[in-house]
Amino acid sequence: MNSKTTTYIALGSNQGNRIKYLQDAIDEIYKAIGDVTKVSKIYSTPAWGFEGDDFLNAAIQVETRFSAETTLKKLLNIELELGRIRKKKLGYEARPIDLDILFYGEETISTERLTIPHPELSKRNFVLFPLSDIAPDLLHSSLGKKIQDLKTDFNDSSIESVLEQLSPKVASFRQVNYLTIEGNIGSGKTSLAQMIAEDFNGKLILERFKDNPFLPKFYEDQARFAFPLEMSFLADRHQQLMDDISQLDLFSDFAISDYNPNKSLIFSKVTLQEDEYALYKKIFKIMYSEVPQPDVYVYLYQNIDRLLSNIKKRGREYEQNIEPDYLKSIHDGYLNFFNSQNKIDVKIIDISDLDFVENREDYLFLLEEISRITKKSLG
Ligand code: PH2
Ligand code: MG
Ligand code: MG
Repeated sequence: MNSKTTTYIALGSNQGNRIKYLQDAIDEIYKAIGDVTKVSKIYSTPAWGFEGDDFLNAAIQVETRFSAETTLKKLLNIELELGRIRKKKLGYEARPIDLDILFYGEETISTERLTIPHPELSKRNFVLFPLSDIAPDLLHSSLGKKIQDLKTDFNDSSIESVLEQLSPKVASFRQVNYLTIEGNIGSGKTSLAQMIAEDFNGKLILERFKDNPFLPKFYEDQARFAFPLEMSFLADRHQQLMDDISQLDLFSDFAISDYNPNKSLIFSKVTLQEDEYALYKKIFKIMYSEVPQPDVYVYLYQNIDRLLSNIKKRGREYEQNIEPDYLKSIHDGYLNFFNSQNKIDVKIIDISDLDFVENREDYLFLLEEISRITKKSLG
C-alpha cells in the first residue's frame, strides 16, 4: 500500500454544460483517484491558443495513493467517459473536459507522456488564478517562486470568477472506538487497516512479528514443540496488545487493529492435541479476560487462489510454501470460532472479487459496508 500524495489538477471546459462537466469530473476523480479536498473558484477565460468559445477553468487539490502515471491514466479515462473525443489533428480544440496534472507532491517528472510541474503553468492565467485560490504558498521549486507570486508577476486582471461554485468531495466513515479487521493470511487485512487509519485518523494496532525461537524447533518436531510455540505466541501477543491498548483512550480514540487475540485460539486448535488445547484455552481465558474487545469486528473473506497470489506477491520467504489446505483449515478455524461464541459480533465481507488497493471504488464500497455494520451494531 502506498501512502498518500497531494496533487493539484487543473480543470477546463468550453463545450456543453460546462459547470456540470467540471463537477462531474470532480465526482469521478473522487471515485477513481482520491479525496478532492479543495476546490478553487470557477473562472471564465477566453480560449487561449485557438479560436473557440470561452472556457470555465478551475483547480482542485486531491489526496491520492496512486502514482503520477496511474493518476494520468485515470484522468484520461475520465475525460473519455465524460465524452471527450480527441481528434488526431495537431493543436488545441474545443473540449467538454480537460484534466491536467499541475503538481504531484514534490516530484519533478519528465517523460514523453508527462511533465510535472506542468510546463506552461506560469504562463497561463487560467491556471494561476484558480491554483492560487487553493495553494497560494505552494512553491514551484524550479522557478523558485510561490504560486501567489507567479500570479502577481503575471499582472493580469482580465479574468474573473463566476458565481457558481464547485463542491469538494471526501470519503466519509462512521467511526467506532475500536474496529478490528481480521482475515486469513494474505487477505489484505493489514493494508485495509492501514488505509482506514490513515484516512480517518485512527490509531493503528498492528500485529508485530518477532522471531519466535520455537518456530524452527516446531518445524523439526511438531508434536514436541507445538505447545511451547503457541504459549510463546500467546505471551508475546498479550504483551504487545497491553502495550498498545494502554496507550489508547478507548472512550475517545478511534483505534483500528489488524488482529484479535482470539486468533491464538484459532491457530492453536489446528496445531495442538486435544488435551493440550483444553489447557491452553484455560490459560488464554485467564490472560485475556480483561482485554477489551472491538465494537466492530470484520472478517475479510478471500478465496484460496487470491490468498495464494497475494502471498506470492508480497514475497515473504517463510510464507512461500504455505499449502492451500492449510489456508482452508485456518479459514474453517475462523468460521468455527465465530459460530462457537456469541460475545463478538463478526461481519464477514466477501472481497474475492474486489481489489481495494488498485480500485478506489472497491475501497469506497468497503468503507460503506463497514459504516453500515457500525450503524447497525451501535444503533
Ligand atoms: N486549455 C488549453 C488551450 N487553451 N484556454 C483557456 N482559456 N482555458 C484552458 O483550459 C485552455 C485554453 C489546452 O489544454
Ligand atoms: Mg490543458
Ligand atoms: Mg490536457
